Amino acid sequence: MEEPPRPTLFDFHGVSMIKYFTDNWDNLQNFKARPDDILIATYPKAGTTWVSYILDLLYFGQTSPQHQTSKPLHERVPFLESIMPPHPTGTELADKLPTSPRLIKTHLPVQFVPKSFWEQNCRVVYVARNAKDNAVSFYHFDCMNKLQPEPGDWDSFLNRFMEGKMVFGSWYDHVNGWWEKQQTHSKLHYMFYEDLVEDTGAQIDRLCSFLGLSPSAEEKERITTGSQFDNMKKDKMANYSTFPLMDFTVSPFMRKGKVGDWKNHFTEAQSQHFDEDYKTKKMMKNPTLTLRFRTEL
Ligand code: PPS
Repeated sequence: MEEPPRPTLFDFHGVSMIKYFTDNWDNLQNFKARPDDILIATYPKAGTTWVSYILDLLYFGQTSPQHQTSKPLHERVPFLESIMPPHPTGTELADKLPTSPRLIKTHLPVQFVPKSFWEQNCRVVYVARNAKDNAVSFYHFDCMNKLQPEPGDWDSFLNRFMEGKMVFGSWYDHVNGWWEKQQTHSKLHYMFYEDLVEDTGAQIDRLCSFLGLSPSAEEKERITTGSQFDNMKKDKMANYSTFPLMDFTVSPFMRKGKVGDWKNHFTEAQSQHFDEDYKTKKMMKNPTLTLRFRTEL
């Protein structure tokens, strides 16, 4: 099959987007969420796959273990806004999902989420990652994924990250918008990638108490171990090796899985410029959020 040209970014209601996430807009906005749906929301490259994997194991690891070995994670946890013909759209996949609850992934900024999720009072798990590592991971992803815009060189990419000219818009607005949503939607569990790396078991405990789940100690241990980076990297159903438009010779999807890898990419000058710019962002007005981000452990 001939490769499609790389998509270009355009302004969509004030957010940079590409057609693969806007072309199904009416169906997306009219999506009918169910009260037990669980929405996994993140800015791209913040830990979506990891948390999806954990939730899938928590809910279905015991009842349908054959799913984990036969169905790619991106089919078990549909990507709601995606429309990449000839593949089924995210809304079609979600509509057909036989599971209860349905686990659904999104990268949408909070203001774009279909209103039925709020009307049905669905549980939402949001994962945030520190901006520097998030930018590095996003850069490598854009280099290897032909469905993303051309990344350009690292320096220009980083400048665009600071300007919010990324697919799904500004990291700063995304993490802040979802943080503020907790004020009006109490069923929102806001997590941090760094906390998950530091103590996966403790974060799984917190997730379980949010979800009202009580796995046995052995089951919890199995999930904590099974979802560690090296194990997930080997799992063909989770590591995206079945996805043709990702070029793993450029970079694997499961790349490093570390906190602080930004130090291997940012020059001293880039880091200083980034930190100065960070202080000027609106999200900095929210110290309860900004203090939670850690760029090293
Ligand atoms: S996507 O494409 O937006 O859905 O990507 P996403 O899954 O959000 O983020 C991918 C990054 O998460 C890392 N990852 C993990 N880190 C630690 N442990 C586990 N188990 C794990 N699973 C995924 C993945 O390696 C990407 O980060 P980088 O820094 O690029 O390695």
